[in-house]
Amino acid sequence: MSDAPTKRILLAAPRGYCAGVDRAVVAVEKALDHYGAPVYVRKEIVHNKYVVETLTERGAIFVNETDEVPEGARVIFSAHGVSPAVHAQAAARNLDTIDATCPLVTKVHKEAVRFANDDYDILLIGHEGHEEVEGTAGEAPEHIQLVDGPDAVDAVTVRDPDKVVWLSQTTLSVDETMETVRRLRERFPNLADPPSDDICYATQNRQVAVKKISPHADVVIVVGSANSSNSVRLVEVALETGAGAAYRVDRAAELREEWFDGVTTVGLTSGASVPEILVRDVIDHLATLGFGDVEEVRTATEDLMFSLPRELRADLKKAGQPTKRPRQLDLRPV
Ligand code: 0K2
Ligand code: SF4
Repeated sequence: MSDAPTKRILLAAPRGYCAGVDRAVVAVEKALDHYGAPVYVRKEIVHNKYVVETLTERGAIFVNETDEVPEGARVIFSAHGVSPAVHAQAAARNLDTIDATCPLVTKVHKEAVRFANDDYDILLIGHEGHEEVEGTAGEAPEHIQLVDGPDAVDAVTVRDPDKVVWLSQTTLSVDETMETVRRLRERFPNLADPPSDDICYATQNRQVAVKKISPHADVVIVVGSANSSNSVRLVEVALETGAGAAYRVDRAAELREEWFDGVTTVGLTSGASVPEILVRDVIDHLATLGFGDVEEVRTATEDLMFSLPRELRADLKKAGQPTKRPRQLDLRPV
């Protein structure tokens, strides 16, 4: 009998699709079914290559800005949200819009508007150039300044240090954000907190789950695309919490055999924009390398589900089409 240790996979749960991504992707699918192709989508509906490629094959046309959409056509706004200026541009072109902004991003937009109306300086913690941050900042550009991590804190200047609040992008590292807030508060002791967590439940849950497996994993694989903030954060969190190594892949074909030399335990997770089929492919690929034993490590159960965007629901209802869909999130027996 061999004494070789069992090669195993620790599979993080929750992982993969969150409620906002599920809603946005289903919105594009239902729009294609209901209105027929093409359906225009401003920016990637979610930051996942496979999702974008699959929807493109079905007739979605992804554009960067609304001026690329023919006058009067239908356009879907991505899960990451848009600024009021984008709504105005779409209205000026007479576009039929379906807003697939995640309700938890909209919540942050509303917080920004409220604090701007109360004349606060708003310090928005987030990554420069990310679509979500552009959308949120666009709600009150005169009041909002971006703080891109702890090292950006020293450069912040405000009008009144006693009237400052921080808000954040929904998909950041919780620990790094808390460090940014700590440093901000050193400078502005009366800094106000957001009324509730801006980093959303899904981002938090996926980080907690990867933290649980990382100390036991020689290598952690995160499935997710390079432009997916929450997926990239999972790689960082894995490395910070004890993983021997951590890599992000879009798909199984990107796994390199040398990553698994001498490895006994592989940790596996996926970002909030990643379909489970891509994780399954990685599991199948790892099985060919001897990692046949899969143990799911669950740190939370998720049952949140959002209804489809209002405009789409109304059209489906008028046509007598179902507006509800079967619950399928986070119900994935291994
Ligand atoms: O993590 P990101 O914000 O870059 O976006 P995705 O990878 O598309 O994940 C879904 C989050 C969308 C909005 O919060
Ligand atoms: Fe919404 Fe969070 Fe998912 Fe973003 S990651 S779409 S905020 S649930």
